[in-house]
Amino acid sequence: MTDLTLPGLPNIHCHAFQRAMAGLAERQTDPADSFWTWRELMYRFAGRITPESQYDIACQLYAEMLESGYTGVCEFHYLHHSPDGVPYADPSAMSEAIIAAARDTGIRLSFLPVLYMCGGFDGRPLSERQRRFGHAVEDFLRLLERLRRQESDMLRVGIALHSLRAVPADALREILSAVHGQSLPIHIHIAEQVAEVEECIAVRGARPVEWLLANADVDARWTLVHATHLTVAELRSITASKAVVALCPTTEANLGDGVFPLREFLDAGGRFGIGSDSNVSVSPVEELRWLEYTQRLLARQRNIAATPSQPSVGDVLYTHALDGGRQASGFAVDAWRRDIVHLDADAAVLAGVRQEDMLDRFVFAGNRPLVREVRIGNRMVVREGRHVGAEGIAERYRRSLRTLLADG
Ligand code: NGQ
Ligand code: ZN
Repeated sequence: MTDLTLPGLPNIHCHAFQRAMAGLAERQTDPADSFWTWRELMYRFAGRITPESQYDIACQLYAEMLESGYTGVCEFHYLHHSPDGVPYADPSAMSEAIIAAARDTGIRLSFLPVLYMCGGFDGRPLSERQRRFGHAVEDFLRLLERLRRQESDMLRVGIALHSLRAVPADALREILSAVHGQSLPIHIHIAEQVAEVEECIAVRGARPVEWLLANADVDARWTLVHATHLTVAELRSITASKAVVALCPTTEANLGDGVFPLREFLDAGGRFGIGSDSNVSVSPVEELRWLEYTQRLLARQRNIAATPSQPSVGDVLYTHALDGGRQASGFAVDAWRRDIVHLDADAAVLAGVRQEDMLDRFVFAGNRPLVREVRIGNRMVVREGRHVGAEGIAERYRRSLRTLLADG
């Protein structure tokens, strides 16, 4: 009998609030629409999120993640203050909304408050719409302290540096020395867009990954998000550092970022995990499939992630996403062993499945949801394919969305 259980997969990059704008940025606003015009729309949307809507959106999203087989999420959280940039009476109100949503849905949370200080490589001040993201280093460390007191077997707290665009060099050093020697996850967006690489070269005299590796002790605590645009030397130095790369294939496609050099990276011994990032898709199957398919389209070949000794593409992708994802999450491997996903033995696409092709059929055989049951420790969070609290969560989400969209 084929065993149809899978270890729960970590989703290592997520901005929960963006789920509520999925499908709302697909109309042309300019013939030269790009990542940067999308970002303006996203900022406008971000400006309307309250602690209450943040909670409702995150509950719906996390319930959907569990239904699709993700059992943990790294939330890269930067909507800290009220829309005009003034901290809420409780300065961690927005963070607490995410933490509560994870607790109430039962997903494992690696919470990453984001340090966001300036509007570009030249150190320009935050724009009006970016003000709610900002912190001085000292205030950020205070928030971090407060959040870390809540850590538990289902909550890990780390830090995120938004990007080299948003964190000046001296602040980066200050933060890293404040967490020196502590074992906590450190995530950063890097080298996602070509314009970002070019600006980094112009202002700092080096490419983003090159600059980071020369100016920070990047090690296994680190997750480099996207890292799309790499030279061979940068690719090798990432693998030597033991850092994980967070690949977010559906978002990277949606935003027109570029294609990550997967084969070269795997050949060099690289570690990766997957992230749903902007949440245009909430499905590990779709992320893994896009990851492989973009490679095939570029190379005009098949089965790119596989090797003669590891011929199953699904197996290679899933195993990497699991190992890299666990590392990036900051949870001990033993904690993850409690997360079990049961696939639907009655699903037609799994008929006659053999153990050695189970992951290929999971990833490459269509779009019907195959997850039947999910357990995290003793808690059953998905039963018969549905999150146990799905109805009430969806009702609150619909109400929140109506208000949000009406305000627009
Ligand atoms: C974010 N998302 O922080 O949500 C970013 C856009 C930026 C992606 N990079 C903002 N995919 O990078 O400045
Ligand atoms: Zn991101």
